Amino acid sequence: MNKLHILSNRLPFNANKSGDDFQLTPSVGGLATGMKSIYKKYNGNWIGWPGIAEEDLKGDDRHKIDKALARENCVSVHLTMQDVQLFYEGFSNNTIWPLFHYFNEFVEYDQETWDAYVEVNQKFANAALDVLGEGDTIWVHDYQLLLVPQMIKEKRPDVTIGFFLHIPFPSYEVFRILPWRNELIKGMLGADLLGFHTYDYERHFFSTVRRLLGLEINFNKIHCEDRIILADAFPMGIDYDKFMNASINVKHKLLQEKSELQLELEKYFLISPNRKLILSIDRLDYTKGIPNRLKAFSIFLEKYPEYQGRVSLVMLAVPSRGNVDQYKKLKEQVDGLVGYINGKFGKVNYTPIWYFYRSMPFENLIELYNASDVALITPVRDGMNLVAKEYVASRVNKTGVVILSEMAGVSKEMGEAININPNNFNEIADSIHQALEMPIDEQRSRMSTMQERIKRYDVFKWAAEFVKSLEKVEGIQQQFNTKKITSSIQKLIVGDYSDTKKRAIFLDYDGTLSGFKANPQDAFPDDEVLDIVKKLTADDKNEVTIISGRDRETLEKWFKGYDVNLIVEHGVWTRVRGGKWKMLQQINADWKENIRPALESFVDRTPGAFIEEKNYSLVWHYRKAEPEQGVLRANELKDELTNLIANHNLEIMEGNKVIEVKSGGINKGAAAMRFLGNKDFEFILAIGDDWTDEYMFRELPEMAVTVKVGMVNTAAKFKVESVEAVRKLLKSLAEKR
Ligand code: GDG
Repeated sequence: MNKLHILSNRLPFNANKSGDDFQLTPSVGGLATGMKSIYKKYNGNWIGWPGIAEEDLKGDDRHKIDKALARENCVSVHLTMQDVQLFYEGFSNNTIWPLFHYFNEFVEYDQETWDAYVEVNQKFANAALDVLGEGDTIWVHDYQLLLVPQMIKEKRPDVTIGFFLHIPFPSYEVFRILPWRNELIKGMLGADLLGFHTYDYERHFFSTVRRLLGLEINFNKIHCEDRIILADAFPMGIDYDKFMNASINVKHKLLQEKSELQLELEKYFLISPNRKLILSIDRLDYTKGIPNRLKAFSIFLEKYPEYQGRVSLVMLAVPSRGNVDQYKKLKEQVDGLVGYINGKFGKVNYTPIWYFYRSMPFENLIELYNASDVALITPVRDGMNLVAKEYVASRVNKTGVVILSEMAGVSKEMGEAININPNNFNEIADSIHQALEMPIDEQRSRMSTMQERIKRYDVFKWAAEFVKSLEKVEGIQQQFNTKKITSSIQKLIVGDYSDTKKRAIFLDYDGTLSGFKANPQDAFPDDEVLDIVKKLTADDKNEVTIISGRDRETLEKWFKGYDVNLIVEHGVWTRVRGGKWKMLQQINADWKENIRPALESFVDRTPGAFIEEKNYSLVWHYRKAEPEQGVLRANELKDELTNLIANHNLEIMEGNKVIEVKSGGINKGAAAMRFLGNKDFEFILAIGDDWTDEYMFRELPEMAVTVKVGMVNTAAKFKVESVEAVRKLLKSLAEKR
């Protein structure tokens, strides 16, 4: 790998004016820590916004910031206040954030913020394009920059692009609500590797890609026109050693070194060693389930009164997005609940909730992790939740219990926590009781298992695994591209063609000469196809054959007056240049009556599916069915048909969104070979897109130029990515005489 660059909304430093110059203060948080280790190692740049709006930059401030950042290998994207307001606070935080966290009622649909999102994504993409060298790799982060991968890919297809989403990817039913859903999903698909925290987000993404764009997905590979795109789950980790070591330090501090918070915490336990502390830390965000937590804590105190006076909840709520209405309302609600609970259960020497509405230095955070017996983490939706991992990493003596919402991505990795539904207040109240009563041995056993796991898959491992997959995807793409017809290969093919005088050209129709339509009858040849066929057939050195699974009537009608040979129904019938139809071998179709009921029952159960009847085959089409159900039913149908056709001379063929049952022994390979007979062709070209064409690719003589449409595994010698590419190739042949 050449250089690896990082692109995120914010840089890992905040630029602050200090006198005449700018000082950089490192930003904390998982992303900054994990990425720092990576981008320096690979010699790359970190591109992002330094946190100061352009309007606040006077004179040559911009130059000064850029210079200071350049010393840290950072490159700034300068944003105006309006950019920040419309792109960040607007579309990112008022549209994508609530929607992806299933808060549909908070989602704003605003054309102006969308326009700004597109414009600012382009600013980020341009900044990246200025930096990217030949063969470099870039890792783009998070929901603010969903369009950037495509914007970069369009200009620089040689660059490998990774994208990681730090928040959940919602179910298709939620994602589809967005008016700009296609743009966003296509933006993401500019990447070569897409990473999510959990498999659930990954599968929601796959189902969205399948349903919105109809792309094929094989295991975790998306077949996108000319590229393979990989998606995978990479659960983000933390800098485990940093938390553990900081925590050990807290324990060894001398009295005079201790912080005010630490002294207060020690005093709390000094009054009675029986006292317990429960901790929660989050940004004050409606996704974090803070009101639910408070209500559940209140129920707990009510239900288990013996704990009143000896259990307090320390709640650190970090101010966040304070200008947004929803956040203001949440703040009021939380303030109210805290006041209510403290008023109801508080005593002169007992405060049920210690509420901090601010951020704290890292040292204080560690002290809180250290002193608390229970971590109460109750988000209603959370991409991962690093606080849960940080609490575990800070538990030096391996005691402590985590109560964890099953709606947080991290719950997938923490089976040893007490998992709760954040909307079930009674369950949370009981789980607080269970946590407080948990025997020390059990706490240690659960905690050590979680520690081992979180230590092993830390943030460095996470980043390294992602980068490893980025390297792997390059290999996979190269493998799929090895057979791709490049312009130099095309030149060779055209050269061979023009050097020869007796040529056979076999062209499949659907998916090869013409794209698919929901209704097969609508896929008639357009002017471009007819023109290509006309030009190719005008050359008397050519024998052009349309070789298709379609029926006689359709192709005869579509190519009436054209000097082509037709092989139809996969080779049952042949018609040489306007002559009479001939059946290549005697076959019967009596079997249809036995097979049709099975297909009909699958039509009844699969909305959108239908049966096409040909003379010697029955075809079950599912292109118009809901994609996932279609695939599911197709598999079931294949299974059922396999049993039904046993002991009959029948074959099941799987085409593009079709399952076809036909009389055995007939296929395009045999038909093409029979057509060639012992005529000495000097040049043979065969192009096709699906399974049925593979017979041709395998059986034609070694010298044949066989071409698969689609970047998938094939027996053909070459591949092209699309119908357009087929037409381009054929046009370049037609021009030669
Ligand atoms: C997003 C996703 C996903 C908090 N208060 C203070 C402070 N923090 C630090 C914590 C932790 C980080 O902030 C919060 O991370 P989370 O993961 O809990 O949540 P989000 O900010 O919502 O992050 C989330 C994450 O991205 C990573 O992909 O896990 O699901 O929403 O590191 O320690 N740090 C300091 N003082 C504080 O007062 N110093």
